[in-house]
Amino acid sequence: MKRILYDLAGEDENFRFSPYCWRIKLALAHKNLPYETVAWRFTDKDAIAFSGQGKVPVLVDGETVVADSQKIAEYLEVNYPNEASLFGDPPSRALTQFIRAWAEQVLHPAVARVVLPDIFFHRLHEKDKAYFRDTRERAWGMRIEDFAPKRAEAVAALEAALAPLRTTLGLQNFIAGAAPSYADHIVFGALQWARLTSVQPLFAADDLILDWMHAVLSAYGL
Ligand SMILES: N[C@@H](CCC(=O)N[C@@H](CS)C(=O)NCC(=O)O)C(=O)O
Repeated sequence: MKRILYDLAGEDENFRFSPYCWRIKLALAHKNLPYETVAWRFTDKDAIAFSGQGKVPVLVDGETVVADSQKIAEYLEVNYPNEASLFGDPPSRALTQFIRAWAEQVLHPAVARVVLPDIFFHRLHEKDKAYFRDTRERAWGMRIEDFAPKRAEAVAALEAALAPLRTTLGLQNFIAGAAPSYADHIVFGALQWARLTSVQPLFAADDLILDWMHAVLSAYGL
């Protein structure tokens, strides 16, 4: 049975930078499920029209098509119950909702303020540029060129947003405790997006956050 993940790519087709796709790549690794990826660009809407919407990740699991990272994670949890649980017990699953809301409402916007111009000027495929500029400038109510002068301020705000993560990782190896779970995948996705797209390094080589990111990857042999 073939398992295919449509995965956001930059100009270089091996440059995979979507926070939501990273969640699912780690979730698939957690469930020990092999898969292939298809490089997808923002304007390749036709290529995923079969999923009934226009965003990635889209997972094609044999005959089943699932779009939206949360739905994919829930699908994997229900359909592959014999593999390690993604969410843990019901209280952990409930706490993971808080992590998701924090990541999407605090962390993602903080990362975007730093890396949006880097994505636009340095990472995107040429064919995506007009679409990206149009959608992002409308969403943010400002021009892409106006982000760069505020970069230092944006980096400081991102650092402040990361303070609770640093505190947590000073107390335990992973957000979920002794081993990574979907809560770690969510936050890893956001910071992998940040780390890969930022033209200037965001973390020092000995940063606790980088150690944790490496530990998440190595927990899955990645
Ligand atoms: N709620 C969706 C969000 C997915 C999403 O926003 N994906 C971005 C890539 S990171 C995308 O495909 N954007 C397409 C677009 O902006 O047109 C999920 O959790 O999967």
